[in-house]
Amino acid sequence: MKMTFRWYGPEADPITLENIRQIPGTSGIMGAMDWIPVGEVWSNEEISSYIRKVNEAGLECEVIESVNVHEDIKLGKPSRDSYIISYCKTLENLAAYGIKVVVYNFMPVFDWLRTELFHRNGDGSTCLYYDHEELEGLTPQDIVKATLDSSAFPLPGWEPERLADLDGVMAQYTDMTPDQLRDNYRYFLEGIIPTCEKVGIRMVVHPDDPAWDIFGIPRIVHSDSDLQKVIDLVNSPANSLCVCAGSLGSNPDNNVPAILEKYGDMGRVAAAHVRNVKFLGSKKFKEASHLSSDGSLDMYTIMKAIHDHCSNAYIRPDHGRMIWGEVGRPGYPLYDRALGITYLNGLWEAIDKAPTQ
Ligand code: DNO
Ligand code: MN
Repeated sequence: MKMTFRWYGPEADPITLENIRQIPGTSGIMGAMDWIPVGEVWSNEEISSYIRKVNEAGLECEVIESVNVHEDIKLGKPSRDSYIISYCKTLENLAAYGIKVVVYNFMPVFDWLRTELFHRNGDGSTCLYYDHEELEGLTPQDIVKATLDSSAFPLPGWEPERLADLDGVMAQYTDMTPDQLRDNYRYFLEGIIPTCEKVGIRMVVHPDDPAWDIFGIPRIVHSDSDLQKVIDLVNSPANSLCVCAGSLGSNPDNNVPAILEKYGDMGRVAAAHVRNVKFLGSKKFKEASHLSSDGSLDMYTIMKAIHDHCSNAYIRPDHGRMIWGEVGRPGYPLYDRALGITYLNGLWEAIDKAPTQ
């Protein structure tokens, strides 16, 4: 296991590499370069300057999260071919600088989605929060505006350019079935996996967050059977998973440890996000601290499944709460994610040292 921390780059992240380096037991970062518009080739200059900074700070950068997939690929438009060529070029460039794993998602229109970014907890901290009933009373425009307005920082996967023509993009999905979306997904994977195999990169898909459909748009990566279908699209270790405990775990029907065990044994889990959620009702949850007793997921069992079934995975804490007066990108603070790392590393040490039965 390699413990990492998501970092948005020198300009975009208020958290510095020096901060990250001081978190005990953190080997490197999961790198994001969200300033590069979706669909553009990531240049060697851009990649090398980013990775040099990370390495000079004494940290590794072997994972990128994310290289986002252009909407035309998800929609299966004729222009997808040129976007796939660009995506392959980006992968070749990343591999040349030592990147081994690339996280991405295949969620149409929206990346992760919440109804509140600063939900106040009893102890004065704030967290990300989701209430499906509330969402159903909103239009997609309402939620996009509220989300972008309430954060002083750009949000990963929420590029304003991509959401500019929301009505137009949404309309193109109205008649699309999950199987049609999956066909477009297969086309994308068939286009990129040969390059991944050639350059030694493993693609890992991040599950839909939350783990159900929103606004009637098809979503195809949020259950065990969905994940099995993804694995079956292209049979290669380069077609693997990033198991996000909080995203899959937002739906109590998903057994996260069992998913880690199953796909871990198949050699198809190359990355994991480990975080906790607290169920508040049907399709209603808040993001708790990482501690098992604060949420509804059992972090010990999740870490044990990683330890026993996919111990080479890169992992990171996922979203954290805002605590101790920290101001920053919702979900991506320093303090609570650092606490998460310390706790997860503690669980790992205990699991590792426990006598085997
Ligand atoms: C949510 C986050 C996501 C994730 C992207 C990957 O749980 O981890 O923002 O990074 O969906 O493409
Ligand atoms: Mn995640």
